[in-house]
Amino acid sequence: MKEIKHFINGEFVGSASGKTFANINPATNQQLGIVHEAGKAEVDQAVAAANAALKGPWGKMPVAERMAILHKVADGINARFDEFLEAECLDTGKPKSLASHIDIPRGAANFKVFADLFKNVPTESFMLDTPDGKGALNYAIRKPKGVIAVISPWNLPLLLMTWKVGPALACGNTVVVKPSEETPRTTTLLGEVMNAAGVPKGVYNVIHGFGPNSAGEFLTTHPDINGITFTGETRTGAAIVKASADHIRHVSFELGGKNPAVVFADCDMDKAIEGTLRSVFANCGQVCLGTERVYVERPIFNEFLSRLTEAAEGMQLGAWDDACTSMGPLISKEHQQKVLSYYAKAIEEGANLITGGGVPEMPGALAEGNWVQPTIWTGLPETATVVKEEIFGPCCHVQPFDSEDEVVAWANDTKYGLAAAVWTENTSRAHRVAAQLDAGIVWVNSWFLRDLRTPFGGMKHSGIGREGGVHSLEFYTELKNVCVKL
Ligand code: NAD
Ligand code: 6OD
Repeated sequence: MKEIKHFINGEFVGSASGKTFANINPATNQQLGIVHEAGKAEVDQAVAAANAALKGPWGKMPVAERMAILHKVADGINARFDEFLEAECLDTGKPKSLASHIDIPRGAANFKVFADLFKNVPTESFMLDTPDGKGALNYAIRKPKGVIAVISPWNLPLLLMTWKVGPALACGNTVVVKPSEETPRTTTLLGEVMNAAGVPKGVYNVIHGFGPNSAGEFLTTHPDINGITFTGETRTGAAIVKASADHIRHVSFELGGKNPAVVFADCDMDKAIEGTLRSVFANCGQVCLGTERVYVERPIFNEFLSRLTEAAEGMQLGAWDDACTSMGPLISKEHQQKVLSYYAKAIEEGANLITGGGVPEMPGALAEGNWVQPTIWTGLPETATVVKEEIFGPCCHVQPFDSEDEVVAWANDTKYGLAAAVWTENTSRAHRVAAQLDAGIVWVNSWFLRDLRTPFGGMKHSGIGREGGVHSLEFYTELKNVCVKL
């Protein structure tokens, strides 16, 4: 049984309290290992190590050397690709076909892209006239923000954690990471890669545990951290703001979504089906950017629905290492119960069940896993629970619409504002509708096509701030002005 420890000051350490929790395979619910749970003592040690590293070699290192080390981290992940792949798939149950294309390559890219990007971003300068006629020169410089607390979720563990750690380190910060209790493996494995790449001790620290009254809360309420970057549920974001309010520091929050896809009659149907199939069902629907509301223009509604249904019914549920598997399980029994409760609610509220709606029969050990069927409903009003609340499962409601104004109003009628997809071959319409949708990112004729130079984040209850490109630089650095009287 694997023992998963904290990674503090360059070393793997257990908890002083001896407290541990189980590492579970969601595909079978078999226990794979034990994870040490951090108490206040381990969190203090990790934050102290991160502060010391900031004042020590990392803080003093020439930028070119720091960036070269981050390239080595990326190369180190790629060199151990299969280990990262297995670790991620065991923790999440996701198929290797998905993790080998998205999770692991992006985990590596997050270090290279931000190291390359930040080298060449200028700051501003101004000449100021002064009464004595000699003037003053103002210029801005960037300093690392300090110790960054990174709190990450379980759905894309390595990708979403390194999406924060990559830019944080590129800017010269140090980090203490608290991965989700469900998915501790890849974050821990990265500690080995950090050491091999020559990252100084204390720059990258990992503590394991839960949220309230555990590692998450101890970290976000710690007085010696300088910023919190969090990805997870909206209500957890609210709890973190409340609990850490006394310490006044910047937060960057990527939260929940209830994302629409808008499919116009002039779309390329093949592209729209392929894209919507991915946006609804990829990662068993556990992608914050995923579609849970599909709006289809009435003339193509029946054809679209029948093709999406056929494609959903063709999804292969199975083990992560089976090349035929296109969908894994949900992350936990608790999450399975939550998704199934929404499946029941949809029927109670009068949905037409087009496909799915229950638990599939799975063979052998998989029968004990957290499986649910890919599910499609129609016929609900826009006020229905499954049309309003984030489910985070492989399901969607498909609704016909008759006009652009109507569909824009429906798409925006949500407390969230993370992502949207628009399917149309009419370029003017694409731009017009994209501009009107209240979402941090609008994909036109695509989904989850990422350019790491662009702003990423959510409006309304979907987040606070933007990361990506220079926007990450804004969050992970303090900009200061130097005014020189000439
Ligand atoms: P979660 O909020 O339950 O947990 C996220 C992390 O926060 C975990 O590490 C957890 O241990 C920690 N945590 C929980 N309570 C805490 C507390 N009180 N103090 C400090 N830390 C605490 O989220 P999840 O279930 O892991 O992930 C699914 C959710 O995340 C969905 O709502 C999804 O939409 C959202 N998400 C958003 C994005 C985005 O980019 N906007 C990306 C991925 C996931
Ligand atoms: O691609 C990214 O950078 C990103 N933050 C994706 C978020 C996915 C949510 O599940």
